[in-house]
Amino acid sequence: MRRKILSAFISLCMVFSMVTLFGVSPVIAADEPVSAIFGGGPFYQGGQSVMNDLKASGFNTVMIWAVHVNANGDLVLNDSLVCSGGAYVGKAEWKTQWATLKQAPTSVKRIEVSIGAWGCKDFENIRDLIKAQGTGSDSILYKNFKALKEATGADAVNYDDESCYDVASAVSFGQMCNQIGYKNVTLCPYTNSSFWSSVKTKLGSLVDRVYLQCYAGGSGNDPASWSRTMGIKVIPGLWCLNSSSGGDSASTVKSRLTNWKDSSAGGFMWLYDDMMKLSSPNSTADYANAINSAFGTVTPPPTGTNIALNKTAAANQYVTGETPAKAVDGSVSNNSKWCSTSTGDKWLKVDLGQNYNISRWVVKHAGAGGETSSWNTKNFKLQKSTDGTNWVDVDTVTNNTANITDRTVTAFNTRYVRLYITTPTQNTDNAARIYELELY
Ligand SMILES: [Ca+2]
Repeated sequence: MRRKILSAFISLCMVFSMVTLFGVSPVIAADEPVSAIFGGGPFYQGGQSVMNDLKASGFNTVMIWAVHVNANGDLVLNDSLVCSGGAYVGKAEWKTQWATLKQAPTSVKRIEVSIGAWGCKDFENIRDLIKAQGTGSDSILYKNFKALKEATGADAVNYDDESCYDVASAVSFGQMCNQIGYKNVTLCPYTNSSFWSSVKTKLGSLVDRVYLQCYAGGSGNDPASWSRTMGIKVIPGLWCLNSSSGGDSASTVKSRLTNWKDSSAGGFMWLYDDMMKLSSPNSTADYANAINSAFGTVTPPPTGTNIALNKTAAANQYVTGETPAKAVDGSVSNNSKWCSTSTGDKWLKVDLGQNYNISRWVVKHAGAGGETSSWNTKNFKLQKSTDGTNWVDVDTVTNNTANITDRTVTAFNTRYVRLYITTPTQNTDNAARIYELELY
């Protein structure tokens, strides 16, 4: 795919469309629009924080890209050997992280492994391995793709063949993956529609999605035309803002997909590696929302995870033993509060370590910790910052008397959050007492 040429920093060949085999029991309801995100290195080397970003994003499909097939059948994820001799040989932590993707709360319902890319010989190697060994359970292809499924939890295999275009082996390979347990095969064309439509026809209902590249080498593709050719509504893909090609903002993704809506089954974004460098209004969640809102689906952000919990907290001042950390430790028992007695305005700052989307904030005041409610914070506001120094107001509360403040706000994306207190209590007591600040 030309998209890869442009992202030359990613060394290997890549995306294959995944082929999901297994009949017609998709995890995602058939009429639910697809919102998918492709990612390379960050999807395994980026740690749990990347998984958490995806889970909170609103994307319902995660594409692990790109799986390469060596001539001996070894499977390589970009530049990391992951399956060899029928066993998973990648890092244990990657497997642990992938296992969390579909665990609630999450927007992710489906995982695909994407095979191949422009300039790679993955499909040629698949063809030659099938010719030499077949697709039985003793073949190295079968054994390694079985190990890959067990490691990633993938529901589907995605094919990104950009050079081999051999219908017979593509079909045999898809049927083999289905026997292994991949429910579906998906296709990721940018050209050669006759090859892709043949594969789809021969694999039948195993192919439940066709992802169409509409950027880079596929920028001239018309989803309506491809949908007619393929006999299924395609899922057009666009490239987020990037230094290689310019790309689309979340706003233009929404408008372009809206124009293609009638002939499309959703949208996908290329490429998380670029997207992770962006922030609001072009965060991961913003792009997911652009797709979901273009199709009229509102995927509510997952709830239940307090992202401020045990993060790094600081304050303008604190009383001995009543530290900023106690406002983010998850407890309102045993005097677990931050208390500041300085004169004037007071603040509590939390560094989340990376950008998050936040749409709800909760403050637990003195009364929530068992103290008199006359010490509940009266006037305060929530602020955000990209650098931890310059602050922008997000939400303001005045004349609060409640023990717990629970506010929903328009989702915003930020790394630093500050609780800024202008009137600490209901009376003349000057101390701020915060048992917890929670962010969702
Ligand atoms: Ca606490």
